Amino acid sequence: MDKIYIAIGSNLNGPIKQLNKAVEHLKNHPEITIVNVSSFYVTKPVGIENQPDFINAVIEIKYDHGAHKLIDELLNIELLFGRIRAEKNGPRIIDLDILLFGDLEINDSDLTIPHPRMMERVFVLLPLAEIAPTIMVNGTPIQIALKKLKIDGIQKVVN
Ligand code: PH2
Ligand code: MG
Ligand code: MG
Repeated sequence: MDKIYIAIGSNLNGPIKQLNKAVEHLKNHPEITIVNVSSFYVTKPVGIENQPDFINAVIEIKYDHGAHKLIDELLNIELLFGRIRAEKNGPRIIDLDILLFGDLEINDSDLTIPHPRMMERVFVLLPLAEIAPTIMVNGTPIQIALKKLKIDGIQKVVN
């Protein structure tokens, strides 16, 4: 069974509430099974710095219907949450990205797996390492990938 990892992020309209709502939504989806959810992390915005801090997490799911159908489902959830695509890397109510879909590699115009920027992003690798500490990403053990990054601008949400 493919191990599928989804990155989730929000920095608008009560980001923690949005992440909880998105997790609930995935839980209630008839074709998606949640296997694991990382802690939530407060993270400094990357790309465009002048925007609110993000809440980020990573979720492991089971899904039997292929990566293209999954990304359609995730984009649908984003729309349902009222996401409006304005500027690239800009503020968003919810962002759901496929990071890994087993060992699958996809390079289409509309979908790239593994996620093309995940190796540079502490806000992805740290929560991923929490729930998948021995996983290989693009042929590199995640712990080695993490060591190459400066771990700053990220803090676990304490509840
Ligand atoms: N997502 C982006 C761009 N920048 N920064 C943080 N901290 N968290 C994100 O989820 C994020 C970002 C584009 O998807
Ligand atoms: Mg996205
Ligand atoms: Mg994204």
